[in-house]
Amino acid sequence: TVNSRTDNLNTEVVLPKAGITGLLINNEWRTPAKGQTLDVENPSHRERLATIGASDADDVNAAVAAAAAAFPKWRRLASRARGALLTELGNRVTANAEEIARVLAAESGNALRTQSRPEVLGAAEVLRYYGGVIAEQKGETLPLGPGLFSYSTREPLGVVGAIIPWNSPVVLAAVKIGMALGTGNTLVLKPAEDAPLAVIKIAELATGLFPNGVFNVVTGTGVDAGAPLAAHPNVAKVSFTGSLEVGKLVGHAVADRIGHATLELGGKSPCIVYPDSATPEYVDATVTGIINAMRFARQGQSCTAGSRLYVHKDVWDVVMTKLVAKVKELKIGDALDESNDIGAIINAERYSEVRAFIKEAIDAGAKVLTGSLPSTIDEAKGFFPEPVIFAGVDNSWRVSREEVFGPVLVAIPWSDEDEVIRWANDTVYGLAAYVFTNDITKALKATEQIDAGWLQVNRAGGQIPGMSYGGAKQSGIGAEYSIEGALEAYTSRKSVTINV
Ligand code: TXE
Repeated sequence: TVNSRTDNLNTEVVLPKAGITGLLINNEWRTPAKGQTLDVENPSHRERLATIGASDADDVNAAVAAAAAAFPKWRRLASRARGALLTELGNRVTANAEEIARVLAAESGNALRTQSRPEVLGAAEVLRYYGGVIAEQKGETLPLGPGLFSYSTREPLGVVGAIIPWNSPVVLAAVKIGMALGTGNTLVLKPAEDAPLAVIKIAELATGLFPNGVFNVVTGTGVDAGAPLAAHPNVAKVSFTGSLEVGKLVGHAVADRIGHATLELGGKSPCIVYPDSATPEYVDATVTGIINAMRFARQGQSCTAGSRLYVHKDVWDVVMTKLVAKVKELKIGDALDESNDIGAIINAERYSEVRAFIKEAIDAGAKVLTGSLPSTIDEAKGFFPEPVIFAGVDNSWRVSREEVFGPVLVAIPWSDEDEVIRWANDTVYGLAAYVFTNDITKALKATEQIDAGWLQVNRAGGQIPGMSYGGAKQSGIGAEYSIEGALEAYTSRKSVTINV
């Protein structure tokens, strides 16, 4: 149900002050050299929230130069000392979590209670995790017999350029900051143009904490700020999270100079429900799991969204009846309203694209189990599409194949185990997968045979610090959230062999 706007709702947010200028370079907040700006909107109200600096290639050059100048000293610091600063930043984020979460809810449309607040608290945990674990940046020794001794070290790469999207900007900023700075690289971070403000608030907390030039931020569009950062000859590594389309551009730009790239791209993740998970004892937990997997609470705007639901035909009726009833109970509306489960789609363009997916499927005869065609962009007061569940479709439909990045779930019945695993793998993506069964043999068969970076059985939670999270197939390259991922992706090995 769409929640009409509450009159006494507190919609106040404390915007970043210095950060409105947009660029943090050498611990100084600056405006772009040519003074360009961009507007950030609140998608719950369709109102301007703030105007910030929009960087271009000259500003990116200045930030990369600062980061390059800071690198030699920063890399020589003991990893424990770098880690201590990350821990301190994590603590500052916790202490300011509510203020950051409110800005995040206002700019991203992600509901405060279900998404924005947990995201900020999770980001602080990620920073503290890397703050501690980074002391494990160790090398290896190789005894080669009498007279020869060899050892290796893990060396930072240089300047890292990080480009992040709007759907979970705060936790993704924390992951990139923790991995890049912890391993001894310096960083230029470009937040998404649609949701840069909460990241700027974190950068305000970091101002003066790290030595000059170690941590820099350039706000701006993908074309004007992101592309020059990805293509910069002095950026040793690019860490990108976003669409497959832009990921390919970034990959090409980096390949041209034999640079390093971590790419976290899209997904079309399957969610398979086995009959034994829909018995009276388990069916409610399974239905909650399906809703969590679909990331309805983030309007479905998640790369790990379990947006293809395969339900065994024997339990189709019980699962779908309960699922539809529970989805109808979800409250949609202003992201700052604590009573809402679901907020708004990020912007007009994405809203229209989601609407087009829904319209195309309805026009082609898909059965709508819940939800409806959202109002046109001109009629919409906020970008609030109701969650839609489609039946009567199969794997060949566009809505079943492409990443909708909206609250749209396709449900397909299955009867043969091998066939449903084939359907699950029938996609260019391979990010996440969800399996609901209490049969250990079935669970292990599915987790072994589904090509995905992250499989969850009987749960559908978010990433946990310490786990290696990354995509298979065209969902990406590299793993994040773990120390192993940081060492593999943000350092290179140097070997030393000594004739004793
Ligand atoms: O992503 P973009 P958008 C996917 C999802 C969604 C689609 C569109 O499929 O429908 O992306 O979202 C910067 N060179 N995901 O348009 O465009 C841009 O400024 C360098 C999946 O927001 O990829 C932003 O900072 N950078 C996903 C970042 O790239 C460029 C999360 C992401 O923008 C650039 C979000 C360029 N040429 C969207 N163009 C996930 N896997 O979590 C843009 N950017």
